[in-house]
Amino acid sequence: MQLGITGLAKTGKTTLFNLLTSSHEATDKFAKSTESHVAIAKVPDRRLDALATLYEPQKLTPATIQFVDIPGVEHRAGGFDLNLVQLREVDALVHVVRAFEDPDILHPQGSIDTARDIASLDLDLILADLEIVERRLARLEQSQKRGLTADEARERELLDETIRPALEAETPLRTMELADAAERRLRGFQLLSAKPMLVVLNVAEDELGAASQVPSVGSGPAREVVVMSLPIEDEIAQLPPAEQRDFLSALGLEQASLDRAIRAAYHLLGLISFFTVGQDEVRAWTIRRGTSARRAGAAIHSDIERGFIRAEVVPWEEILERKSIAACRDAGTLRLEGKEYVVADGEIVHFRFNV
Ligand SMILES: Nc1nc2c(ncn2[C@@H]2O[C@H](COP(=O)(O)OP(=O)(O)OP(=O)(O)O)[C@@H](O)[C@H]2O)c(=O)[nH]1
Ligand SMILES: [Mg+2]
Repeated sequence: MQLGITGLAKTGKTTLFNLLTSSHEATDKFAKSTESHVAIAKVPDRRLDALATLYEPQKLTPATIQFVDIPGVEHRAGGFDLNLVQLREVDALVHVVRAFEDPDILHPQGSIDTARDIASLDLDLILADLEIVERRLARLEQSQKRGLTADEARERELLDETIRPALEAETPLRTMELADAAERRLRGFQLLSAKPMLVVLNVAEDELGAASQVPSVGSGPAREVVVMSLPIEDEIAQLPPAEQRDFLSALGLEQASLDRAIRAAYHLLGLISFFTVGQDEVRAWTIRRGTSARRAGAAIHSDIERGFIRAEVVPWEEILERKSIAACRDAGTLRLEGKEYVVADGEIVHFRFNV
């Protein structure tokens, strides 16, 4: 699963990308970057860390997601000059919005206004989607002469009666509740305003703890907001773990915003983790929320899905409390589940299979 980092020029996209993925791509106050970068971020997970202290495994493997750093966009008359091709391919967007003042770094709009920049990107996504929908409708209109298939007729109805009016009313599609069938129908269009969005507000260092945090920017359906100060996050990342905690509490924070941002991204993608445990390896596996036990097995190996017999399931807290799977079995808290069982976030799953 991939998230695309986008936003106006010089908002801190590459700085964020480096922090998320422990990369070292060049950042610059003046030179405009033109390259994209792709790298993997480890998803921080306290549950996994707790399991590792219990098992002391040789290998600890966290879940990962991929980020793409897309070069900054300048503002043209009608809106952002988006790199649409790259944005279409990602599963979700990270919009980095500048809230920090710095006279050295030119804001393409000449002033700092986070609400304006957020609305402006949203509108550009909507207009790009509208163009695609209009084009498709025109094509279906032409096909009407030879008669539409039942499928095409349903598609036309969806686009004409639901999607186009919403876009014309400047509603991002991510905020709409659509039936599964409608979502499937739309998937092929890779519509931009339908993609979940994480807004990262890059605030000035002294505004981080402040309660005044940009009230006009709220979370909403399929949209989360994380307030960060990227230079501070960078400082935190350089510190050894014990000092990180002191530094955070001195700032009145519980958790690095960076961790929150990655977890929010994971959540926005509709992903959850289940765990496997042992002395060799404690590992998080990524599945979509709502995945059956049998399909979840495929995350590990296709043989497990093919030869699935049953899954032994126990919540992670339970193992921490009782110290082993065997103890959970004795206590009767280890459950046997069949192939249709829907795996929940944070469960330890041991698969029985036969191929
Ligand atoms: N003062 C200040 N400077 C920052 C902050 N975040 C990033 N910068 C600086 O802004 C400049 C641009 O940062 P980048 O991360 O390269 O920004 P970008 O969005 O990737 O830029 P483009 O890809 O060229 O659009 C760098 O010199 C950063 O050090 C911040 O919170 N405060
Ligand atoms: Mg950049």
